[in-house]
Amino acid sequence: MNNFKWSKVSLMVLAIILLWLKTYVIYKTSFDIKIENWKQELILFINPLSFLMFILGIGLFMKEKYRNRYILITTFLISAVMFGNVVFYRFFNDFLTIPVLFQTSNMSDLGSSVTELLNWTDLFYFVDFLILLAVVLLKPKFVAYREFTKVHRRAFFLVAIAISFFNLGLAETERPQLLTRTFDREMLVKNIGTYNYHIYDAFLQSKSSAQRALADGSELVDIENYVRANYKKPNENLFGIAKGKNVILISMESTQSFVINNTVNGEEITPFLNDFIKESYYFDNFYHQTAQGKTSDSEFIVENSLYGLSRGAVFFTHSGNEYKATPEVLNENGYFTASLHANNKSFWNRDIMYDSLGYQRFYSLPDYDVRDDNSIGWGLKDIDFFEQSIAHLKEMPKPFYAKFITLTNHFPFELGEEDLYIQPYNSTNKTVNNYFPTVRYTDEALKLFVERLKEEGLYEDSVIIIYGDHYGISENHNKTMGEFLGTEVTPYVSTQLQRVPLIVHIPGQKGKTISKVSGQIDLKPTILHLLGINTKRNIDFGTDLFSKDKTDFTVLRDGSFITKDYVYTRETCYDKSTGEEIEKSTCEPYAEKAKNELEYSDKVIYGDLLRFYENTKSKVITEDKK
Ligand code: GP9
Ligand code: MN
Repeated sequence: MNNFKWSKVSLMVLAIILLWLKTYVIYKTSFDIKIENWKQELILFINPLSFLMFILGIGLFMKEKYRNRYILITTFLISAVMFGNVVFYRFFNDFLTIPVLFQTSNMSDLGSSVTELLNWTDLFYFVDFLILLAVVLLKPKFVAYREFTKVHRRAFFLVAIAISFFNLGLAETERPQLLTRTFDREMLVKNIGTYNYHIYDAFLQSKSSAQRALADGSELVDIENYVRANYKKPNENLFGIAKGKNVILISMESTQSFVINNTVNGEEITPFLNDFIKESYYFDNFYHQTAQGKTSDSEFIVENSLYGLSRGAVFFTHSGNEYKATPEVLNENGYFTASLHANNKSFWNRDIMYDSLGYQRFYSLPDYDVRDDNSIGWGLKDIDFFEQSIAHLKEMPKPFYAKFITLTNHFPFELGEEDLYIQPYNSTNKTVNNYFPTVRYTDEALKLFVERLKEEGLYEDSVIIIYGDHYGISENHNKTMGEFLGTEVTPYVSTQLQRVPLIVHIPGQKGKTISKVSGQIDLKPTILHLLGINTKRNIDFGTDLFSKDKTDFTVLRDGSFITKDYVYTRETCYDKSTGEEIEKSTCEPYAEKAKNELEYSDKVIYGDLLRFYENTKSKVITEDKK
């Protein structure tokens, strides 16, 4: 066109360039995306471009007035999505997925954490929108307004297509099978960009809805065979040892194993637990296996012996599925089952999911007296939570299975002066510093709770199981963690940091430390066997931790796995005795099993396959140990 003025920039081009550059700046400043070579840097740089061209290019088909509006609205929406990602990343060290986006009930409950996470400088994330708005309102001379012809449009989209192929081609050489293996969101974002990643995520989401509709019972055959082949018979000395006893299951918020038997400023971080493990079974190679669903994932894994999903929280995405969780099994065996947690009942969709898990009662926020003076951070302080829970425990029919979920040791690890049993760690990292006093506080709360259980005569009749739900200190804090631990936090060390405490206290049993490599997935069969309940016909992916045949092996949700001698993470094999990288082939024999575990478990969830499983009635307590 003759009236095309190349010296002037169109609003659309301006929008594309601004969004593109902003996205790249955000990649570099707000996310911790590891770049290993110039090709990856190039991919990262160009990856927002094709998406932006396609989406804003739609405006080429509109009249000027509508086009400007479209550009403004689109820029705002894209900026909002990006900003959402940034805030989410600050908290979870991960990128958003569609299922978590719909967890608005969670987001609104973040409360103190959100203010901690937001800053006035965050306005930067909308700077392009503000510039475009000013341009539309002030109409400066350097911006051209015009209609576009068919030729312009064709050329524009051809360029966009070329760029996206170039991007995908480069990504494919860097990362073969990128889209078929999606355990690692960072890898995806790095290669195809946040925006395309969201589209891909939407595709996955609709795929999983379709998967349920299309699934049928025959898919269970392979899975059942796999689970049967991995079944390990229980330890004869312990099977049924706690038959008829109450079970008190305590999920410790954000507690990792490195705090056990450790000190900060010369003071014990967990004095009570350090003593308690001496009279309990203590598992020091026990890993959390959670992903985006955090606490809810740990609950899911522990009670179903299934893995959580790699994206979203099963508590949200598949709360309507058929399960055969520990509470349901115990109901059938004459137990009263309850979960106790002083938070909104809808957080993590618990109120809905607990029904599917078989809980008879959920003691949530309205069951507690929560005031300003007994709350901190996310809500009721742990000491008050346990103290008030005693009344609930007393009213429960016996035997009971009661799950307690603590809260005080939650990011941002806030604590009042009066609850500071130890001083914070001394570094420039506030999160890491404050982590120790809140862990110490929860330790104190546990001590008081056990004392109260003794006073109420509940202690001798109860098996007490305490475990950490997931990490508290994310990889964002590797540098400070390295200072604290006195060793650089390599991917190997980081994987070892995913260990969380597991303590199993059985009345009448002596203390013992068990170093078998294990994970949250193993708890369900362990608990059921202690109570004398057969699990041979269950679809459980874990193994009884006390079984003599239990192998040293556990898989993390990102595909990492740990054996007796090796740690495999980020496609690298490490020797546990040295922490050094070794030949990848050494880890290879276990890789298949790790992959199968996760894939089979995912299949069960996506296809809602347990609805086809006949074993809905587990046998009432049986002595059959085979
Ligand atoms: C919320 C609590 C914390 O009720 O369990 O959840 P998290 O953020 O750790 O998943
Ligand atoms: Mn948690």
